[in-house]
Amino acid sequence: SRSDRVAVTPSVTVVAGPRADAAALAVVEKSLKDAGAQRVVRAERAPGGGQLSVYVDGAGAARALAELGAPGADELPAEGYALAVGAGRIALAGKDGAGTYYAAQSLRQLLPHAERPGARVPGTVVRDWPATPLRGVIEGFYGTPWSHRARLDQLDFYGAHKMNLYVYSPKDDAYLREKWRDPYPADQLAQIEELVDRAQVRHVEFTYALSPGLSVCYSSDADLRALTAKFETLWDIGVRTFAVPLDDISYTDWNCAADKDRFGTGGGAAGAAQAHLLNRVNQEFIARHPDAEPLQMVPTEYYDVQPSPYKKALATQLDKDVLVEWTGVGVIAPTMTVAQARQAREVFGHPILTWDNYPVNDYVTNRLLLGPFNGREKGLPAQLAGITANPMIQPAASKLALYTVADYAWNDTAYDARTSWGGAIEELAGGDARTARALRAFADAHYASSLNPRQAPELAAAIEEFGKDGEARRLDAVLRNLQEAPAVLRNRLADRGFVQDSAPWLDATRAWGIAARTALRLIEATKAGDGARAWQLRQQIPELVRTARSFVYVDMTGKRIPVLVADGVLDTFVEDAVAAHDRALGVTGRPKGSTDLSVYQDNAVSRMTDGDDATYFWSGAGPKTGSFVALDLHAERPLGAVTLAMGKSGSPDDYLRHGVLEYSSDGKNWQRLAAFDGKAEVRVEPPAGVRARYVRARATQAQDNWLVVREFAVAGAD
Ligand code: LTM
Repeated sequence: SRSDRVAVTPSVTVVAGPRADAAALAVVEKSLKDAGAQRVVRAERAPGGGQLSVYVDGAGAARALAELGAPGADELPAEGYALAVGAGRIALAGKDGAGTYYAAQSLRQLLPHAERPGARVPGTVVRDWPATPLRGVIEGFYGTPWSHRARLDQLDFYGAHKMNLYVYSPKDDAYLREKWRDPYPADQLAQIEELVDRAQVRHVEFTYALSPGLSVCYSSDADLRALTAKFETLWDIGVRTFAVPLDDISYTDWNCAADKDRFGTGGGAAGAAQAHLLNRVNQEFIARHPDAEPLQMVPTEYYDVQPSPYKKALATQLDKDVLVEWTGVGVIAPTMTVAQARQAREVFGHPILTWDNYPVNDYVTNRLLLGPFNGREKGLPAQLAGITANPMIQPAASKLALYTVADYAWNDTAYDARTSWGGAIEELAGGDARTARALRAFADAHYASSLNPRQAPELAAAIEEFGKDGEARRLDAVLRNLQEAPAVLRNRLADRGFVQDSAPWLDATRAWGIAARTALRLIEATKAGDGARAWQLRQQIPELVRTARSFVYVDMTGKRIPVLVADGVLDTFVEDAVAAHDRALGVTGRPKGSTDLSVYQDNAVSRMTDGDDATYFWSGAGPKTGSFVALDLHAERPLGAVTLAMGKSGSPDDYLRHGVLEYSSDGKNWQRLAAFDGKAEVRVEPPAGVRARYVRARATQAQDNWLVVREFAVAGAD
């Protein structure tokens, strides 16, 4: 690096080489304007006179780089670049077009975001190149495919982060799997063309991945023609990279008599059959299109390095130039090592492109995975043809993790997961400190995954600290920041997609923040011996927790999935606070449920008191007059609001049609609290001063419908 700084003058001249990458020039010019330049003009030579000059490629850049002490980019690997800032000028040059584009991206990061001219750029000398040739994202998850708009936005993001590959492979796009033989409707093809065009100007290779495995006959000429005909339509709109994923199919569902006759059955036969088809695609399509990039494939055994007949067949029979994708050891690999990558290369006998299942969340749709790329050994990229990451169903929210994937794939040696994660937050927050603080708290609360086993590390540390020093104010400030983070993000985050993607998690975060702060106050009131205040807070908590657990992600089938926030940290903190209070009161545990009704299958009566609305007690017969479900609160206490949530989706009529709620101190003498008729959801607020140990719901008429009780609860008693 250099010690001098360069000022962005009101007028800046860009001196471009004759073959300078147009997209790189556009990035340079926009970045200069964002940095405060009012006029950016192109000229053959620099005017001098104190004006900033920026040299992009060509003889001018080579000279300026040499003068600034930076050798040019000619000796660098593909996509490498040189960039220097100093002595009143900026110079950048790429080994190739992508290299120049990446130099421009690095310059963009260096330049200040200033309103006025005069901002200064630190003196810099950089020579930089990627650790692995292919770096990118495979849209390869199950669930709602990304929207067209989101994909365009992603391509912009990849270019800005030096990622050069996007694989179009959403599992739930029928034209890629179930209807793989069908041609695209014109409007859909036009959208793909727009993606291909955008990818091209961002130096991203748009890869079209067709997955015929659900119904293909590997030996069929007709199927080969169907596959290559579909590829041809994509070729015609500019696609140059193709893939054939054969993951998530089973050898036992392989139902093609001609294949069986030719290859037999089982793994070895499947490998041979796949190699046969792919070699034909490779030879009859890829090889006949001279500009096509090497074919990619996902094997059916993509998740380990164990030798097998299937892998042996691929290793020995598949054309050597086909790239094989591999998820590491495990579908979601917690770690990936250099040794494993070497084994993968050996056992598959082909160059390996990782299909890294992070931050994909299709198998945990109740979670956002906002932690960094982690557990990948340094040195891994050098063993690979490249790295692709399978992202979340939520495109914009995936950017935090993808930023870190890009960092790792570009320079694994310098990569530090936490530092990169911090950088991702800063970038997404756009330099606004308040947004960054909110985003960090939110991302911390959605940190855990197989790659990042510790949930909410910063919040957990704050809670642990409180456990040691009892400084409630400090913990309250942390919880308050978390509670307020959703509103800050909703008001200030520029990436509206992120806000949209995260909506139920934002709602739940706020609600958990409120519940946790109430629990903190409960701890303080209990400590201070203020029983009345503690009891008041204690009664609020079950409802606050119910609210926090009520927010749902609705998947593409309409299923409503309650979302998780800092699970194992916030819920535990609240439960511990409640338990400590209850112990101080001599009360132990949740209310105990009982009934005189039989139980259907394993829907035990305990499920109506487990705090989980998705589980339930289900009787094995219709209640008779006098049948009941009851709660034992373990000790007599002031009675909070009683809720009885009956029926469930699929069985909405399984509720007590006519009944009464009653309470008792001894379980023998009962007082009526309320009657209910024709309502599946019952909630009754007892009059002040009512005390009880037992509560029950009793049928006042017999009925045919069985009884489902999702939750039976007394506020302040769970
Ligand atoms: O990982 C692969 C190769 N295939 C599928 C993905 O489509 C899916 O997104 C991930 C995560 O659930 N698991 C798979 O097995």
